[in-house]
Amino acid sequence: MIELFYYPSPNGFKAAIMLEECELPYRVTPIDITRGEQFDPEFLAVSPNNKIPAMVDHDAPGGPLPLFESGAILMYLAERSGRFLPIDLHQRYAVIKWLFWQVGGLGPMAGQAHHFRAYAPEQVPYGIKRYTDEVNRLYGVMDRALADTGFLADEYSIADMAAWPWVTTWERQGQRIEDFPNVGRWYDAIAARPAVVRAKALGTERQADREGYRFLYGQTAGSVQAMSDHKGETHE
Ligand SMILES: N[C@@H](CCC(=O)N[C@@H](CS)C(=O)NCC(=O)O)C(=O)O
Repeated sequence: MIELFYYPSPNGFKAAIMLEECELPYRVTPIDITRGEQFDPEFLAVSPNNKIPAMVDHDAPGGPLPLFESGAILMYLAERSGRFLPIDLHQRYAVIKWLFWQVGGLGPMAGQAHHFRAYAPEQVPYGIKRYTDEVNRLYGVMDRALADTGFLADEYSIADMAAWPWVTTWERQGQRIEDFPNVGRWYDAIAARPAVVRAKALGTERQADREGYRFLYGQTAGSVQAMSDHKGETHE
């Protein structure tokens, strides 16, 4: 059985969507990142970066396989199920390049836009403009790519599953979906997929409250170690 370590946030949705789409059996272990559960030593053993999503395939060939990083999880599930990542070299790399574009670009930049627009304790106009503009540029890249095809790499794939959850929050990123009609059409088509509806039902995104901020922002190597030590002690 596949165990998904999950919190209902854009990166969590990526893995949930793929698990629902590829129909491999799985169970969810909730990790409340707004309450510091990501610092639990047992979770860190699977996800040393203290972030969700993470996963263990307890039935992987050769023994249980732990994974962190949403891109690696999507690629693994595609390989395991033989779905949503084509075998043909050209088609496969059409998917992989858009997957990397999402995990290295759209996700982090949109995350920073959320942070500076909604969560930063002080208004930083330069930070707001820098990340809002960059996300706007990235939406333009997607819109051009989607002009001639229904999906980022022709057929619906793990690249779309990675990008879609980060477009659900376009308003919070300061974007107008009407300015990107191809993205809007693509967004609606994916939103209507039954597997996506089921994945979204796994939980709605929680807005971190002030207590949650304490766990999510201002982390350093030392603070993560201290939290992990504290969690380890309170378990014993
Ligand atoms: N590069 C990672 C990013 C994952 C990520 O940022 N996860 C957030 C939730 S969306 C998280 O777990 N944050 C908890 C923390 O930073 O302590 C991936 O793609 O999996």
